[in-house]
Amino acid sequence: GIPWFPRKMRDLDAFASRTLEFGAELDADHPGFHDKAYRERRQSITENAKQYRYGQPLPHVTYSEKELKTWNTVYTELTQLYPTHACKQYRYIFPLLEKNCGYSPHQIPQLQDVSEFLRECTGFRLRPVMGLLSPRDFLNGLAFRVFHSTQYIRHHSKPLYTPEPDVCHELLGHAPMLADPDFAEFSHQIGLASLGASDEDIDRLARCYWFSVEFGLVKEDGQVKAYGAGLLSSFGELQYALSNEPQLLPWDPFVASKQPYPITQYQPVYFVADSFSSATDKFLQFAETIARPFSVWYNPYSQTIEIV
Ligand code: H2B
Ligand code: FE
Repeated sequence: GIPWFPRKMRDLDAFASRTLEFGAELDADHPGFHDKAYRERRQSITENAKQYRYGQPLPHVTYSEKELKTWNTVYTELTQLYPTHACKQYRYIFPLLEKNCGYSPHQIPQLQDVSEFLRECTGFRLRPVMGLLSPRDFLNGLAFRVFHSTQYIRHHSKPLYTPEPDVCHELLGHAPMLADPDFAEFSHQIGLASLGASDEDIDRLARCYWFSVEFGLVKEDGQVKAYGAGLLSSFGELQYALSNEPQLLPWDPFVASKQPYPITQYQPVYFVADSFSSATDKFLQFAETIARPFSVWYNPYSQTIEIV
């Protein structure tokens, strides 16, 4: 049969307690594993995400001095690279986030403020999540223009490293791009393609997502710039991706969907899009090869998936 999928935005409430590995508990090799205070802090932030339901305001977090110091380190390092390494959409949006959402080296923005800003730009919104969702659940959220976001910060002992998404990755990597209409459309289409897809097709879509939304590059005036969140939130990999070390291939979802990838090292291969609208066109050709006995579209007025 066809795997279950959410039909209305409220159905995403079902994902709240379905996180993989690092939800509330940390693995033994996590930098925060031996830090009791850090684990308790994580627990209280993830508990709020677990309790969150559709329609509620997003949890407000008052970050500690220690957490702010970690953010400050990450922010200060990354913002040095954005002028030369980030794509023009990112460079355009970042100052707007500083002006409207409290982005600054001295403050961690609140998910609520960022979510409201994104809704005005592209209709995307944030939803708090305990940790990693399954690829299927995570991609299904995108079909509603909902981006699941963690709210805790990485451990202070390793400010430039995190084995999992954290608020630095979400707010510096993902959120700015979700304010761009063409990028938002691209992300939305990956989400729609995932609804009711087979497990094999979810694997193919997850690889497309990985090589675009997470690690994508884009051409800009004869140069190559970064738009993937995994790059825009990593001081080391952002420089590496634009050095001449890795292999660059033109964005092709038929190829990307079969490309294996490491998760704990820098990527050996990156895909370069011509633009977000051409990346979407290519993705839609690929999405036609996903066998489904129906087609779907999103009704933004009722926030429901219509099946035809
Ligand atoms: N869950 C969360 N919380 N954030 C992500 O960025 C994320 C996820 N990415 N689950 C997904 C998996 C991605 O790696 C793809 C779709 O597999
Ligand atoms: Fe991510």
